[in-house]
Amino acid sequence: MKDIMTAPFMTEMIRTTTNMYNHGWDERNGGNVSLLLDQNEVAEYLDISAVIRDIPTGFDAPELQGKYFLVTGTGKYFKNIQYAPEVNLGLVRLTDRGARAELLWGFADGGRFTSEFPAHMMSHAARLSVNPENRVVMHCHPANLLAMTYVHELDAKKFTRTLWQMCTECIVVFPDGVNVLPWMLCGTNEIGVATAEEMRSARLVVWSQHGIYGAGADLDETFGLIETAEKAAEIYLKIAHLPLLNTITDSELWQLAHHFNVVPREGYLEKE
Ligand code: 2HA
Ligand code: ZN
Repeated sequence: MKDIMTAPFMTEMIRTTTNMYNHGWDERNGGNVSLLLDQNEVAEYLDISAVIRDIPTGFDAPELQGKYFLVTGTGKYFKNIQYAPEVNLGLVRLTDRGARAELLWGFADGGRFTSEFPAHMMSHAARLSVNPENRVVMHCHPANLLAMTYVHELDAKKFTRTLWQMCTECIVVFPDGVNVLPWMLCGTNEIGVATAEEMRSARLVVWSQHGIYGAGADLDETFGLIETAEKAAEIYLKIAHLPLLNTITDSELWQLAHHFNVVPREGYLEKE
């Protein structure tokens, strides 16, 4: 059996969560990440029949039966993950139609997965139904996106168009746009269901006055998705109070879409 600390999924998770902390996206215990793993990948590093303990999840997700996730722990600080991964992360297998998680590694101080586990798992199921390559769900509290939800309309089309107009690359990175949920109580199955519903049509879902969810095929891609939206929100906050003299027009956004071979969210740009 190989040492799990040498597994690419482990080193990438540690590097990414450290990077998120260093970007200021995950103050205190803010944020959570879950990474879907293949059974074969896990079996290289762990005896998959050795269950440490059972943790109830409180939801039903039959699509995720038997699936393995590396996930951040509840109440844990991203800044500490690199120093004590075995305490701050856990590797679980969902069983009983998703109602229970079998702990195979980690949460060494008796901890459990993030309070946002329902939103993560339901989002994985939603993304997998539209993209079988999806592996990552990432949540964090980037300051500019969060600030934007106080001063910008929360309509998904308007919010997306504003972000697309802030940096040339945005429409290429997230042509599916950004969906936006109103303020809701976090850590509940209700916000999990609502987030997953929004995840069917976009890989970014803003939680107003709270943060953002991103999904993608790997940690780098998902980090980059949030990073790009956050940069656009930063530009917006720098210019929103100034007279607007220039923008990226819809015709220019179409040029980008054609040149980079992406399909902008239907109905979000004026017809060509
Ligand atoms: O505490 O970010 O949404 C972790 C969170 C909850
Ligand atoms: Zn949060």
